[in-house]
Amino acid sequence: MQQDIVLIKLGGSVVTHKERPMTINKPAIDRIIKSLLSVKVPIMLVHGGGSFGHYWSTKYDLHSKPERYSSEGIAVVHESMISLNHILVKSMLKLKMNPYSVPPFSLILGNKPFMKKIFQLASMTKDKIIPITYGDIVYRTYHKYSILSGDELMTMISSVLRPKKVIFAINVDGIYKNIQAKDVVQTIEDRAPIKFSEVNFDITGGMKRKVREAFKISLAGMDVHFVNGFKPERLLKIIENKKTEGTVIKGKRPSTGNA
Ligand code: IP8
Repeated sequence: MQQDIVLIKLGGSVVTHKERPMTINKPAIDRIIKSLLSVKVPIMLVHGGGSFGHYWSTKYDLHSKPERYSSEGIAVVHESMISLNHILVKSMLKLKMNPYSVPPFSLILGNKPFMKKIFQLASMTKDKIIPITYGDIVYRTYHKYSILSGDELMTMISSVLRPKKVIFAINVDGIYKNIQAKDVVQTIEDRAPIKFSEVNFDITGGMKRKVREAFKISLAGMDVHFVNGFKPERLLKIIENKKTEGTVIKGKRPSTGNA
């Protein structure tokens, strides 16, 4: 059943300066968080690693493939994500938005979403709480760990809750048809127009991963929006069903069988 929830991923390149290790983008965080104050429907947040998690994952050679990684690396990456998360939580607390930080490890069982816990997050939104989780290094099975990206968490949460809106706030205006001309694709109905070779890479796959996860969500019937996180007024327009700049990947509608 569809939940009356807006699920938003705050990209790591919005909340941090991705090229400067362990540096937050405080004005961007405060602006986007403040804009959410006016949202009347329940919200759930996920954020990426940016120059916190990605920086340390690269240093310690931690990846999204389940492996036996350095224990020190696991601890350091996890701590860096907790500190980034804490900054976001504090920014929300200051505005009395009732954030509740949830480590992603508690939302999975091995490689699968822990449905009961994810449903509980939805219940919490009814108490005017905003659950906020994040990409992180997580235990999988048999002493193997892997980076669980915030993008994958978006897919997991969406598959369980079917939120009314699924939004990725990124550091550009949308998905580009032509990266040089900065020509944004407004609507994607199928995956054909995307050329992954043109996008940047990070530990969990950057834009490529985001688009891949967005397609998974859209295949389950939900529209997925990409919007510039530095322009929160656009994000608000999406929530209010108003036209704005950005890309929407249309959810696959069930076939009517009349073809
Ligand atoms: O930025 C990755 O999350 P993402 C988190 O959503 C870490 O891919 C720990 C690198």
